[in-house]
Amino acid sequence: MHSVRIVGAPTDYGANRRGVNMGPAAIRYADLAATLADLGLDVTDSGDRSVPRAWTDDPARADAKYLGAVETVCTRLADAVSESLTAGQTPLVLGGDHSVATGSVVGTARDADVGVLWFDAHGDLNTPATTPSGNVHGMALAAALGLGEFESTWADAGIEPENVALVGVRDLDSGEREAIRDHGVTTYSMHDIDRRGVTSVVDEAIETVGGADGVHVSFDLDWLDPSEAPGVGTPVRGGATYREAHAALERVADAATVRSLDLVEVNPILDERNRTAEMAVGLAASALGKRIL
Ligand code: NNH
Ligand code: MN
Ligand code: MN
Ligand code: MN
Repeated sequence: MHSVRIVGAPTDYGANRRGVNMGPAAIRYADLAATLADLGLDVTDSGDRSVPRAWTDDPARADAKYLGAVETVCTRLADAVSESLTAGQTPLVLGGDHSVATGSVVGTARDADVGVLWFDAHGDLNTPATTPSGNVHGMALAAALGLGEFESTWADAGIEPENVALVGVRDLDSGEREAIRDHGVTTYSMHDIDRRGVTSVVDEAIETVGGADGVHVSFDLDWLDPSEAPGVGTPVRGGATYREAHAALERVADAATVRSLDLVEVNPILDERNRTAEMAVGLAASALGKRIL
């Protein structure tokens, strides 16, 4: 039987908004474990990684707020993800803001050849030198790739730009456009999805990123249109519909091997009756093989 291990990463240090640290609780409340068990998966919940307390500390740096706390969480999460894989359980990481994905990618790429599919309204390719906000969640992919000053922390992750595809972006900062050009990160915008359809885009993304040991799927709930997923800190209109998001993840489940999965940026304070967390649960089911027939 296929096994899944839920790993909570309840942090909001990477975002400028409180509340996203309650994402794991909201997603669990939306019946994640039972939903996946109904698919015939063997589900273990390993609880939450511990997160340092820095509530009252001033951010040490305006260009990378709470970077130390983010790195601590990512280091712990990388070990948890890697242990889960060693135990034969697919890690299902619950954020927390998207900064946790650096830890997931580092953990899943340890001694393995993996591709990364990044579903997001945003590029998450800023560095402290380019960020408009200082929020580290907008740097998570750049960190996993060891770009800019992250060369000294995460450059050994084992992920190269050619192993990565951004899918469905619609809000890039100028430094991110430069990073995409300079490093050759395959990027599909919502424009491509409009023109070609989501399944064709996802098929091509899977082929592009490769990954003999499977793909890591990093799913930011703000990829969805805010009318369907309002409980996120940085909504951007013009996002994926419910049907497009399910179609995308069903393609991933069919055409790739899902080695690990993140569900991030669910903020229950901003949500409407937990519907964004419920959306996350449904999407996890699609990514992990749920079929109508
Ligand atoms: N690009 C912006 C920044 O760097 C917003 C990032 N916010 C996200 N990313 N939610 O997924 O601050
Ligand atoms: Mn993101
Ligand atoms: Mn985003
Ligand atoms: Mn590797």
